[in-house]
Amino acid sequence: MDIKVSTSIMCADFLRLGEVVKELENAGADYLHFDIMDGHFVPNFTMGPDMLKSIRNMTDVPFDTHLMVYDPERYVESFIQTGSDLLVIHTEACKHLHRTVDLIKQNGAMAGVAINPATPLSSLDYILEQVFMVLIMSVDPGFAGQKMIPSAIRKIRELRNKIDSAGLDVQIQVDGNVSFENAPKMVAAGAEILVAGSSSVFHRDMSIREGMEKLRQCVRGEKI
Ligand code: S6P
Ligand code: MG
Repeated sequence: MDIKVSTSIMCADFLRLGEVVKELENAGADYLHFDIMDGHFVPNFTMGPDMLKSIRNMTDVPFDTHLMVYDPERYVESFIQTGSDLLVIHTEACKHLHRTVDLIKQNGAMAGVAINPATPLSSLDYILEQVFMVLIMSVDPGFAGQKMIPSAIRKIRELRNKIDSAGLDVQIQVDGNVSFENAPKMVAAGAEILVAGSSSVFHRDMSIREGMEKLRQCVRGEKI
């Protein structure tokens, strides 16, 4: 299976952001993952559309924008205009999910929906066929550097079965503590897009290129 890696920009050294983006591009990142926070849906803040716009001017790597904000319909247009190819909204933060997914698609981006670790898969039952991707959060969102909630693996497997038995073409992304150890289990359960943060590509003990190579080796099951 072709596993994609979406690299988490919030884990980058912001003092040298431009260089880091080039390193990610050279290391073969499939997406740049932007974590957008409102200090309300999640207890943190990160970046906004202007930062995406600056980075959009220097790379063609697709943007995967993860909106951790209440009422995300307010920001759909601005995050697509500033470069998002894939826009992901949380079921828990959005009152009218179908309308907001339609708005994303009408504005020319691919739509994804995210669910928190405690949110059941049944919350996706009536939206699954409308989206490009489901994001399974394997930590409660808001911060990098957390430990995976173990039930995430079972959840990925159950979602994989749901998608396959319905004959749908929906990607599964997983976000949170996608480490060298956890990633193979996530992939074996059915994840296809891995969000790589401080547990792998931004690992403090290695370069971005080394972290990316090690992550890809681990998911291929190679001895390291
Ligand atoms: C967190 C956010 C994530 C993190 C990523 C960090 O709320 O959605 O995308 O940036 O999980 O990765 P790690 O390996 O530090 O958990
Ligand atoms: Mg994220």
